[in-house]
Amino acid sequence: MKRLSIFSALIAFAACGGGEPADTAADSSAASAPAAAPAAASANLPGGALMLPDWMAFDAAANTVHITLTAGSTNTNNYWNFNGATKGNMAITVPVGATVTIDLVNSDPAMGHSVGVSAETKSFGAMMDPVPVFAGAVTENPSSMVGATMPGETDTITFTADAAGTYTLVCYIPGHATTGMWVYFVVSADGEAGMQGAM
Ligand SMILES: [Cu+2]
Repeated sequence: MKRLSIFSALIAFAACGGGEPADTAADSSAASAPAAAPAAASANLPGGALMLPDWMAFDAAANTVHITLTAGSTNTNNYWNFNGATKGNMAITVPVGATVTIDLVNSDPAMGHSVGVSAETKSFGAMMDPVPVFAGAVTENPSSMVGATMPGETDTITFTADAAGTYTLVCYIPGHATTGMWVYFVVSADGEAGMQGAM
Protein backbone atom coordinates (compact mmCIF):
# COMPACT_ATOMS: atom_id res chain seq x y z
CA MET A 1 0.00 0.00 0.00
CA LYS A 2 2.69 2.42 0.99
CA ARG A 3 4.97 1.51 -1.84
CA LEU A 4 2.20 1.88 -4.29
CA SER A 5 1.34 5.32 -3.04
CA ILE A 6 4.93 6.56 -3.44
CA PHE A 7 5.04 5.17 -6.92
CA SER A 8 1.82 6.93 -7.73
CA ALA A 9 3.16 10.18 -6.42
CA LEU A 10 6.30 9.91 -8.60
CA ILE A 11 4.21 9.27 -11.66
CA ALA A 12 2.09 12.26 -10.86
CA PHE A 13 5.19 14.43 -10.29
CA ALA A 14 6.72 13.43 -13.59
CA ALA A 15 3.50 13.74 -15.47
CA CYS A 16 2.92 17.34 -14.53
CA GLY A 17 6.48 18.31 -15.41
CA GLY A 18 7.26 19.30 -11.86
CA GLY A 19 10.94 19.99 -12.29
CA GLU A 20 14.16 18.20 -11.54
CA PRO A 21 14.33 15.22 -9.21
CA ALA A 22 16.03 16.51 -6.08
CA ASP A 23 18.47 13.60 -5.79
CA THR A 24 20.50 14.32 -8.94
CA ALA A 25 21.49 17.82 -7.82
CA ALA A 26 22.19 16.96 -4.22
CA ASP A 27 25.61 15.37 -4.65
CA SER A 28 28.09 18.26 -4.75
CA SER A 29 31.21 16.29 -3.77
CA ALA A 30 32.60 16.46 -7.29
CA ALA A 31 32.63 20.27 -7.27
CA SER A 32 35.44 20.63 -4.75
CA ALA A 33 38.01 18.55 -6.61
CA PRO A 34 39.12 20.99 -9.38
CA ALA A 35 39.53 23.99 -7.04
CA ALA A 36 43.31 23.64 -6.71
CA ALA A 37 44.04 23.81 -10.42
CA PRO A 38 43.86 27.61 -11.04
CA ALA A 39 46.25 28.36 -8.17
CA ALA A 40 48.84 25.99 -9.58
CA ALA A 41 48.51 27.49 -13.05
CA SER A 42 49.13 31.04 -11.80
CA ALA A 43 52.61 30.05 -10.65
CA ASN A 44 53.70 29.70 -14.26
CA LEU A 45 54.86 32.40 -16.61
CA PRO A 46 52.03 33.75 -18.75
CA GLY A 47 52.23 32.72 -22.40
CA GLY A 48 51.33 34.49 -25.62
CA ALA A 49 53.12 36.93 -27.90
CA LEU A 50 55.12 39.82 -26.50
CA MET A 51 53.41 43.19 -26.94
CA LEU A 52 54.44 46.72 -26.07
CA PRO A 53 51.78 48.35 -23.90
CA ASP A 54 51.52 52.14 -23.70
CA TRP A 55 53.37 52.12 -20.36
CA MET A 56 56.48 50.50 -21.87
CA ALA A 57 58.95 51.99 -24.38
CA PHE A 58 61.78 50.09 -26.04
CA ASP A 59 64.63 51.59 -28.08
CA ALA A 60 66.36 48.62 -29.69
CA ALA A 61 69.27 50.65 -31.11
CA ALA A 62 70.11 52.21 -27.76
CA ASN A 63 69.03 49.07 -25.85
CA THR A 64 66.98 51.07 -23.38
CA VAL A 65 63.63 50.20 -21.85
CA HIS A 66 61.38 52.63 -20.01
CA ILE A 67 58.62 51.16 -17.85
CA THR A 68 55.93 53.06 -16.03
CA LEU A 69 54.88 50.74 -13.24
CA THR A 70 51.83 51.87 -11.32
CA ALA A 71 51.17 50.43 -7.89
CA GLY A 72 47.44 50.35 -7.30
CA SER A 73 46.48 51.22 -10.87
CA THR A 74 43.27 49.28 -10.15
CA ASN A 75 41.67 48.11 -6.91
CA THR A 76 42.67 44.51 -7.67
CA ASN A 77 44.09 42.82 -4.56
CA ASN A 78 43.20 45.86 -2.39
CA TYR A 79 45.33 48.07 -4.71
CA TRP A 80 48.38 45.88 -4.01
CA ASN A 81 49.19 45.29 -7.69
CA PHE A 82 51.55 46.48 -10.44
CA ASN A 83 49.66 47.85 -13.45
CA GLY A 84 46.71 45.79 -12.26
CA ALA A 85 48.67 42.52 -12.26
CA THR A 86 49.31 40.21 -9.31
CA LYS A 87 50.71 36.78 -8.51
CA GLY A 88 52.83 36.57 -11.63
CA ASN A 89 49.93 36.87 -14.05
CA MET A 90 52.01 39.36 -16.03
CA ALA A 91 55.58 39.09 -17.33
CA ILE A 92 57.71 42.05 -18.39
CA THR A 93 60.64 41.16 -20.67
CA VAL A 94 63.71 43.27 -21.38
CA PRO A 95 66.85 42.41 -23.40
CA VAL A 96 69.99 41.38 -21.59
CA GLY A 97 72.31 44.35 -21.21
CA ALA A 98 69.49 46.86 -21.46
CA THR A 99 69.49 50.05 -19.47
CA VAL A 100 66.13 49.84 -17.72
CA THR A 101 64.33 52.78 -16.16
CA ILE A 102 61.29 52.12 -14.01
CA ASP A 103 59.04 54.91 -12.81
CA LEU A 104 57.15 53.51 -9.85
CA VAL A 105 53.94 55.55 -9.59
CA ASN A 106 51.89 54.99 -6.46
CA SER A 107 48.17 55.34 -7.18
CA ASP A 108 47.06 53.44 -4.09
CA PRO A 109 44.96 55.91 -2.06
CA ALA A 110 46.14 54.54 1.28
CA MET A 111 49.37 52.57 1.28
CA GLY A 112 53.06 52.98 0.50
CA HIS A 113 54.64 50.57 -1.98
CA SER A 114 58.04 49.79 -3.46
CA VAL A 115 59.56 47.76 -6.24
CA GLY A 116 62.75 45.83 -6.74
CA VAL A 117 64.08 43.09 -8.98
CA SER A 118 64.22 39.86 -6.98
CA ALA A 119 65.67 36.44 -7.76
CA GLU A 120 62.71 34.87 -5.94
CA THR A 121 60.19 33.29 -8.30
CA LYS A 122 58.39 30.74 -6.13
CA SER A 123 58.11 31.52 -2.42
CA PHE A 124 57.24 35.04 -1.31
CA GLY A 125 57.53 35.47 2.43
CA ALA A 126 56.00 38.18 4.60
CA MET A 127 59.44 39.72 5.08
CA MET A 128 61.71 39.65 2.03
CA ASP A 129 65.29 40.84 2.01
CA PRO A 130 65.26 43.89 -0.30
CA VAL A 131 68.58 43.21 -1.98
CA PRO A 132 68.07 43.60 -5.73
CA VAL A 133 69.51 41.28 -8.37
CA PHE A 134 70.97 44.25 -10.28
CA ALA A 135 72.72 47.21 -8.70
CA GLY A 136 70.28 50.05 -8.19
CA ALA A 137 67.22 47.96 -9.05
CA VAL A 138 65.16 48.86 -5.97
CA THR A 139 63.26 51.96 -4.88
CA GLU A 140 64.04 53.98 -1.74
CA ASN A 141 63.29 52.58 1.73
CA PRO A 142 61.62 49.59 0.14
CA SER A 143 60.45 47.92 3.36
CA SER A 144 59.20 51.03 5.16
CA MET A 145 55.47 51.67 5.45
CA VAL A 146 56.22 55.38 5.96
CA GLY A 147 59.38 55.85 3.90
CA ALA A 148 58.70 53.90 0.72
CA THR A 149 56.95 55.38 -2.32
CA MET A 150 53.87 56.89 -0.71
CA PRO A 151 50.44 57.58 -2.27
CA GLY A 152 50.79 60.21 -5.00
CA GLU A 153 54.58 59.86 -5.20
CA THR A 154 56.80 58.56 -8.00
CA ASP A 155 60.22 56.98 -7.49
CA THR A 156 62.49 56.38 -10.47
CA ILE A 157 65.21 53.74 -10.63
CA THR A 158 67.68 52.96 -13.42
CA PHE A 159 69.77 49.83 -13.68
CA THR A 160 71.52 47.57 -16.17
CA ALA A 161 69.89 44.17 -16.67
CA ASP A 162 73.23 42.47 -17.12
CA ALA A 163 72.32 38.79 -16.64
CA ALA A 164 69.68 36.85 -18.55
CA GLY A 165 67.17 34.94 -16.47
CA THR A 166 63.72 34.85 -14.94
CA TYR A 167 63.24 37.20 -12.00
CA THR A 168 60.38 39.06 -10.37
CA LEU A 169 59.37 42.60 -9.57
CA VAL A 170 58.21 42.58 -5.96
CA CYS A 171 56.92 45.05 -3.41
CA TYR A 172 59.00 44.84 -0.23
CA ILE A 173 56.48 46.34 2.18
CA PRO A 174 55.96 43.50 4.70
CA GLY A 175 53.15 41.19 3.60
CA HIS A 176 52.61 42.69 0.16
CA ALA A 177 54.46 40.14 -1.98
CA THR A 178 52.94 37.34 0.07
CA THR A 179 49.46 38.49 -0.89
CA GLY A 180 50.43 38.64 -4.56
CA MET A 181 52.14 41.98 -5.20
CA TRP A 182 54.67 40.56 -7.64
CA VAL A 183 55.01 40.02 -11.40
CA TYR A 184 57.60 38.24 -13.52
CA PHE A 185 60.60 40.15 -14.90
CA VAL A 186 62.40 38.30 -17.67
CA VAL A 187 65.82 39.33 -18.95
CA SER A 188 65.97 37.86 -22.43
CA ALA A 189 69.15 36.62 -24.09
CA ASP A 190 67.36 37.04 -27.44
CA GLY A 191 67.06 40.82 -27.38
CA GLU A 192 63.30 40.79 -26.85
CA ALA A 193 61.18 43.33 -25.00
CA GLY A 194 57.51 43.54 -24.17
CA MET A 195 54.87 42.17 -21.85
CA GLN A 196 52.60 39.14 -21.65
CA GLY A 197 49.58 38.39 -19.54
CA ALA A 198 47.19 40.55 -17.59
CA MET A 199 47.06 44.33 -17.45
CU1 LIG B 1 53.10 47.07 -1.88
